[in-house]
Amino acid sequence: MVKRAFCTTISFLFFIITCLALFSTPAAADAINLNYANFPPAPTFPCVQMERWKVEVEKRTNNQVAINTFPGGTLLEAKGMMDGVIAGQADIGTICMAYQPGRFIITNATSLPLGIPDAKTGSMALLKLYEKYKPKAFEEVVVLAMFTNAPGNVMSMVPVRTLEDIRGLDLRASGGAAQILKAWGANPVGMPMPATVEALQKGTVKGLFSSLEVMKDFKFAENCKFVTMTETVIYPFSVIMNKSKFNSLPPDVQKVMMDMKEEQSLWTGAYMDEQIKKAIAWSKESNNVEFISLSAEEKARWDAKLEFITQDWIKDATEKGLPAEEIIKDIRAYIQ
Ligand code: 3IO
Repeated sequence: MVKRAFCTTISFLFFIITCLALFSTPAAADAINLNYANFPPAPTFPCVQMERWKVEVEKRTNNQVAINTFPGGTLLEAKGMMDGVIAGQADIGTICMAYQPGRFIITNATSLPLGIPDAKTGSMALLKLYEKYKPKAFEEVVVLAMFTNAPGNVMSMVPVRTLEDIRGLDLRASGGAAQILKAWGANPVGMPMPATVEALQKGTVKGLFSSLEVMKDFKFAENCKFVTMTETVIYPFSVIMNKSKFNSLPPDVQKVMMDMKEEQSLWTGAYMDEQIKKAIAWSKESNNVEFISLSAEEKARWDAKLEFITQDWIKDATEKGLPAEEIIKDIRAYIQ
């Protein structure tokens, strides 16, 4: 009798253990570990979206994957990001396409002065453009998300109220945005965003041209007491994954990631637009920053300086064998 009860208990325990093994989420040690590199500091939007993606992917795969995030350029820095992910130094990375303008010609067309009004619209336009043209530049990776920042404004140590004020001013910008500054008569100085902190402190640049959330996230409001509202051009970003690493993942994990592509792109655009509002309020309250709006008449002068940029791009891209007219037409249509 006693022996029989013992056997039943043992069988029952085996049953429980088997159930646990089959249905429980695997412990972290069993999970597939993925390293995700990012170039700017943790509080900035490319890293906030990274943490959001990590949490969602871990949750939606029942912890089949564990994502280790590396903000602040600790695994790969801005300019080495694309090649680092292709080489497998990181499994996943966030790139800012403006830092290698010649490499991402089609997607960088979103940083022409075409009137993208906010980051949510920009992010959708960029993702659609990517999905339609599947540019060769991304052939060696898998795209997990595409998003943009909000339109750029001039943040500076001296007030910029007219085109005359910006002439010859050393302002930091990269890629398409640098071309815009040049057309306005400024002196664009190219460097990735994280390098701008020191450049402003040392005074090697007198300001920068980008989206306004950096006033708060990088504390640029402490150096730049003036903002001129130009609301012109975005920077395109992408989250990319090493292709063979992606192909080695179980199909259900791949599906979770692919199903998140549009959602994550939209989430990031919407998050960025929210951060802009907060950063403007914070800059006024905590650093007494002056926000300068251009009169309609003055703005028309600024816009007129940019008219040749898209035409030049079309000519150049056509010579490179790209359907340039169609690309511009598509971006304009996506913005509507
Ligand atoms: C950017 C890059 C890293 C962190 C925050 C950021 N906000 C806007 C950008 C775009 C950019 O790289 C740039 O150079 O303006």
